[in-house]
Amino acid sequence: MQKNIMTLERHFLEQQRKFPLARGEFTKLLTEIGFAAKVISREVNRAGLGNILGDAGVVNIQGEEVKKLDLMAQKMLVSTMDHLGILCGMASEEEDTFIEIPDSFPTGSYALNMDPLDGSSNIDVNVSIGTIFSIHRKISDCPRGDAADCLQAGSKQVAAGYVLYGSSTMLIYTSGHGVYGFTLDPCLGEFLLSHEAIRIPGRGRYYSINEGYADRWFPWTRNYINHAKKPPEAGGRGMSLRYVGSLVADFHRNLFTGGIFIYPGDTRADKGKLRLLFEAAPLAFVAEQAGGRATDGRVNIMDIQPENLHQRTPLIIGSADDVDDALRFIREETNETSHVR
Ligand code: P6P
Repeated sequence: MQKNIMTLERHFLEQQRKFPLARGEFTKLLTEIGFAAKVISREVNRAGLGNILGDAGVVNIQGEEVKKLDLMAQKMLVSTMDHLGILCGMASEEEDTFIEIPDSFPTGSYALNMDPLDGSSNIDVNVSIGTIFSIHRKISDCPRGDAADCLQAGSKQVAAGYVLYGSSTMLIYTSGHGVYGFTLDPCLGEFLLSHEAIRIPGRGRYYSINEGYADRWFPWTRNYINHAKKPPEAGGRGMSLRYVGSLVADFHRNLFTGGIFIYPGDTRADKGKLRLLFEAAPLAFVAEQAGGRATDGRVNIMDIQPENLHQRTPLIIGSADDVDDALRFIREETNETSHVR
């Protein structure tokens, strides 16, 4: 029998006691995210048994085919969160505009940004996927909240994290006091604390990038990847490629083993593909709290002030020394040319 079973809810209540001004809203918000994650996990894990795989027949603002499970996750999160009286609104990768709290429900002091189910291309083939969440305090003067409450820099996040639906379902989060990991015990139906004070190694074995786009890369990207692969002069092996195609899965592996994930800007899209609010900023908060780094190639992801909800950004994230190596190649190219991303 595990000695001290620490559930998600008990953990948040204990954390709340450290902050006397905490009114329990924050604890309730994180606990409800955990509940939604349990329901999504159940649906993802039995997806092949029900009529919930495949395309939903709609295309999102990103121009991507929406999967049925994407819609399920989006609806589950919104319906779990919208009536709590804790949020003043939400923004989602799957929704074009700001999600207002219905007039019939009270509003609260927080705003939630989310990617309900990240890794859509992997959903139907049983490869790990994830949910990403990011929480801000309400800042707008609008009585019931508006998009400005979601359009905040990553450095203003009060909490962020993700759920990985993999060989086990894990919830990883930070509220600015270290990174904690919880593993879902399907028998209990509870997330149990499994990792405290997670730290990302300073350097890792793996680099994650879609090498299929090599012909579009700016020179710095090619030069860095060639450097990463090359065995060090002192002997040993170069880095190995690990790329799942689900950001949450690639980030999670690198968080524990060390390594770097790169979705760069390139000659076709200088801002890359990933979304600042729903993917880059929340993972940047986790990475920095674990001792890692996250940059767009010029500035820290956490310092970028978003201008629109679906803003994209290049993302270089992971072990501090590996990210610093990549930045060195960017600086070399910046000194030679005007464009770089
Ligand atoms: P590509 C999934 O659609 C996603 O947003 C991330 O989870 C993932 O890292 C990336 O796109 C994969 O994109 O262009 O390599 O298929």
